[in-house]
Amino acid sequence: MDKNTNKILLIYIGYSTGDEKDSGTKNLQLGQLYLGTLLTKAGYGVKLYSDLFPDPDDFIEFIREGNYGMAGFYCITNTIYRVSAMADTIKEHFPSMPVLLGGPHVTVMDRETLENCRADLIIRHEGEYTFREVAEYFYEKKISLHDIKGITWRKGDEIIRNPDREFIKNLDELPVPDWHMLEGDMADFNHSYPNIITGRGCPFKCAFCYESFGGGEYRMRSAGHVIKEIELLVNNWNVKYIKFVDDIFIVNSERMEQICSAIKDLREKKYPFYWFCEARVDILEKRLHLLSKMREAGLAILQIGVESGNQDILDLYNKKITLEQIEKTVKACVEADIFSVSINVIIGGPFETEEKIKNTTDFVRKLIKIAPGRLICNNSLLTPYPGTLIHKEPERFGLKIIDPSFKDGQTEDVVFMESEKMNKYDIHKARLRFERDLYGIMLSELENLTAEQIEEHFNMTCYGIKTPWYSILSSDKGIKTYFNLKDIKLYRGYGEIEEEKLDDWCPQRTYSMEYSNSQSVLDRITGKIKLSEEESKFYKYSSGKLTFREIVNILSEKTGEGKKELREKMMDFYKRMDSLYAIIWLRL
Ligand code: B12
Ligand code: SF4
Repeated sequence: MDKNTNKILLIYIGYSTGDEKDSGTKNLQLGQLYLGTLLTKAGYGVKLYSDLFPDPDDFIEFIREGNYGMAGFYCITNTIYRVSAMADTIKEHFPSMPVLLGGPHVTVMDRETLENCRADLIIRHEGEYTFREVAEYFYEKKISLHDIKGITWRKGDEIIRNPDREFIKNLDELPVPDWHMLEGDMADFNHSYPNIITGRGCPFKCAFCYESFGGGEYRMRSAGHVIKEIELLVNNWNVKYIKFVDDIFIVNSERMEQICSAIKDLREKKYPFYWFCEARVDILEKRLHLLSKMREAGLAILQIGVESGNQDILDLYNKKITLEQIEKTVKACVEADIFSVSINVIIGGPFETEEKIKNTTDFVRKLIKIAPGRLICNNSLLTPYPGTLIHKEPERFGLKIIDPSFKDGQTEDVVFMESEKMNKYDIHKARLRFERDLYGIMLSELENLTAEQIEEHFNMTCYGIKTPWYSILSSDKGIKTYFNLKDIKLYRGYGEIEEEKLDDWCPQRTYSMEYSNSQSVLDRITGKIKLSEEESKFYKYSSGKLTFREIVNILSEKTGEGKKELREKMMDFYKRMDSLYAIIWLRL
């Protein structure tokens, strides 16, 4: 095998239910970019391949044409079935091609995976240096497989598990991921966003999280190393939004300040772009001063781990945070004017009952009231990923695993665990109820959103950021029209025009004329509003074609009413309509 002619093929097959089809971001697996960058530097030809829906026949043809030397798949629990099938197909057509697997699932389930598919070798945990040695073995026979730490491999009928490899202490040793390696759709940052990871590992031991098993101590890249990657992306692609995906990104204040100040500079010198990051509330609580710096540097969404509205459940998860800490950090985010705070709650958790789910709903309601228009809440079903404490000892959490082999699960849309009080149907129903309640809570808070906040939700869509608040707001015809038009220079809100100049502006309705007898109705998402007969006339003439003066003249002629009185009455009406985003003003 030749290092250049017979390239290493790194494959990412997502598990898709179809809803991510348009989102290229899910097509790149960052670990593979790290591997590809290091292997290229070591002189190997590397091709990154990513597809949510690969056709097995086309895929085999693709491998044949590429004359690849070896193939490697990234693997999480959701993708293990597809990856195993693809690995078997490759071995069937190219029996001598080494097929490798890596990633969280096979790091834990190494033996089981090799027993159930024909792949040759698994790299456990971090892959860079291990992969380089494995490549040296297959391409140059420089090293014996027995001497490579961190692999589980097949020797005849035997499966051999070599000792673990130490985690990479200094991540700056690794080359900055070379985003130029991405081809085609993978590098289309007009429709997707890049993920950056600034550190690895996690010192916490949350019972449901794979990181508690696999990641080792938290190790950070230096600010300079991270900034090089940000600059690479901003200078070469028109990235509008970047996601920092490590959980404890903000842990080192000094590094955070350096990163924020570099991003701020870059935004000023190049163009504005926004970013997302995650934080644990206990870490954030001690570094609240960072929030305003992060906001100034373009932080759009801050994700914090919440998981439950029950302190006993948080304790069982070993989250080491309190409900008070969560509230405090959400309040601080509001004070720092963070555009959006994203939380996740888990349904079907330890000793789950209807009451506990209700407590979680109430807690989420409380947080939304603290941060209306900002707080977004995702939910997931508790999934017992291999390697986690919940997977090892479900009974300790009052839970029973229903489908240990994940055969009927689809990215968490199936209940994997039952509690003593709730079977899978109860949990499923409770989840739907939670989602309905959440929608109701958000709807009831809509009136507390400021116009600036709503405008920001609409503006953020230009950066590919569409929050659930945006989804609700934009499903209201009037609000959507109002803020879409407001983005155009010719249009203004009522309060933005000097009163004496109003006569020369044309009011334009944003809701369709909908009648109930002779009265018109504003069909708002929060409920229909019926206008009086007189108001309906005002609304009808507010078509964006006549100036305020012309409308007053027409109506005064028709009704015989004095122009001054009419004008005042109409101004009150327009003020009210503006507060409902039902009329916007146009200068012809
Ligand atoms: C970013 C991220 C996402 C992103 C992007 C995913 C993507 N395409 O990469 C999004 C938000 C889309 C996502 C979605 C999901 N994710 Co996710 N995600 C992560 C996260 C936070 C970072 C991944 C990453 O980039 N790591 C950095 C790189 C450097 O590390 P790495 O990926 O592990 O790669 C190294 C090794 O694994 C190895 N390696 C990697 N590939 C290969 C290939 C070969 C051949 C070899 C030999 C070695 C090797 O070498 C690499 C370099 O050292 C991880 C947690 C984590 N820290 O890894 C969770 C994680 C991978 N996600 C997880 C889960 C569960 C999900 C979801 C199912 C969540 C959900 N409820 O929907 C979905 C599934 C998506 C899908 N379509 O299948 C779990 C997986 C657990 C498991 N056993 O399956 C993790 C581990 C989180 C956790 N702590 O539990 N995720
Ligand atoms: S949930 Fe976050 S803090 Fe907890 S173990 Fe996982 S990565 Fe670490």
